[in-house]
Amino acid sequence: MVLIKAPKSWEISENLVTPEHIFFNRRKFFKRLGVLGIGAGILGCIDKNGKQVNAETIKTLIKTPSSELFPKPQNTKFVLDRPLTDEKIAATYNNFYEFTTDKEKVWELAKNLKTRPWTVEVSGEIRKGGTFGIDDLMKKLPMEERLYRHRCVEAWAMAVPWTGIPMSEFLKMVEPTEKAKFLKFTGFFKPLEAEGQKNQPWYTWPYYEGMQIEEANNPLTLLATGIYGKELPPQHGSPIRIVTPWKYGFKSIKSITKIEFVEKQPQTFWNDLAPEEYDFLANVNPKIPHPRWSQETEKMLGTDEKRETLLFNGYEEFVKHLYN
Ligand SMILES: Nc1nc2c(c(=O)[nH]1)N[C@H]1C(S)=C(S)[C@@H](COP(=O)(O)O)O[C@H]1N2
Ligand SMILES: [Mo]
Repeated sequence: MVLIKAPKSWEISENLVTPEHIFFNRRKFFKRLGVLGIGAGILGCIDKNGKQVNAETIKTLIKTPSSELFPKPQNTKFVLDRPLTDEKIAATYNNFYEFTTDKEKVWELAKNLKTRPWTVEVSGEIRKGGTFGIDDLMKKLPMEERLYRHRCVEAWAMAVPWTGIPMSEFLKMVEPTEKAKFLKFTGFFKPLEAEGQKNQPWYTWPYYEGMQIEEANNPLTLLATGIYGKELPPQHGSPIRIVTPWKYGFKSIKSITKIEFVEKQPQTFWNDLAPEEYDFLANVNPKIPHPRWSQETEKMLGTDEKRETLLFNGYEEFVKHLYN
C-alpha cells in the first residue's frame, strides 16, 4: 500500500510542520516504558484519495438546548480584508490533536466527542467562581457574531464568522481579584472518545493554554460557541473554545473544561513541548520566523491565495498597547 500523504496546496511540506521534537519526546517516552522500537509513521499517513465530504461534515450533530440561540447578530465593527473561507473547507481541515494529527480526518473522529452534559469549572483568583453548565453560560451571557482572520503557526490562514461571548463579559461575571494576572485554560481528557489521547500518549493531555488578564479583557477575545451562524461542530472545539485572532492558532484552545485565574504565568502545552518554537505570547509576527520556516507569508485555506502575513494578524490597532 502506498502511504504517501498528498499535501494540500496551501500547506507547507509535512516534513517542515512535523515537529521533530515530538519524535524526540516520543523516544523519551518509549525509553521510559523500556520499549525499544519507535512507533513509525504516527503522523497520519493517509492515501491521497481523501473521502468525499458531504453535508454531514458541517452539520451540528446533536440538537442542544442552545441550538435555537443561533445565529446571533453580527458586530459590524470587525471587518475583513479578504473573502470568508468556504464553510466546508474550514470544517474539514482542522488541528485538534486530541483526535489525530491528520487535519483532514479530525472532523470525522471528532463526532465521537460527547458535548453534553458539559461544564466549565471556573476557579482561582475570582469572587464568583463555580461550575457552569454550558447551556446556562450561553443563555446568561451575551453572544454575537464576528468575522475574524485566523492564522495557524504552520502558515495557513482562514477567515471565518465566529459566534461567541466577549471574554470581557465573562470576566465581569466572575469578578477577578487584584491578584488575578493570568488565565489558565484546560481542555478535556476523554481517551475513550478522543482516540488521539489514547494512541499518542507522548503528548501531555489534556491540552492546556493561557493568557494574560489584559489579553482576556481585550475587546477582540472571544469565548467562541459557534461558527457560520450555528453552534460549533465538534471539530472546531465544541462546545466552547478560545479565539484570540492576533495570536497563532494554537493559543485558541478548543473544548474547554476549566478556567483558572492565577497570579503566575501558567505553563502551556506547546511551550512545554518545544519552548524554542512556541512562546507563551505567540503573537502573529511576519518578522519572527519559526525556527523551521518563514512567517512572512501565509496561504488561505481552500483558495490557495498567498498573502503577506500582517503584524498581529492585522489587529495591531486593538492590541499594540498590550505589548509596550
Ligand atoms: N484542544 C485543542 N485546541 C486546539 C488545538 C488542538 O490540537 N487541541 N489546535 C490549535 C491549532 S494549532 C489551531 S490552528 C486551531 C485550529 O482551529 P480550527 O480547527 O477550528 O480551524 O485550533 C487550536 N486549538
Ligand atoms: Mo495552528
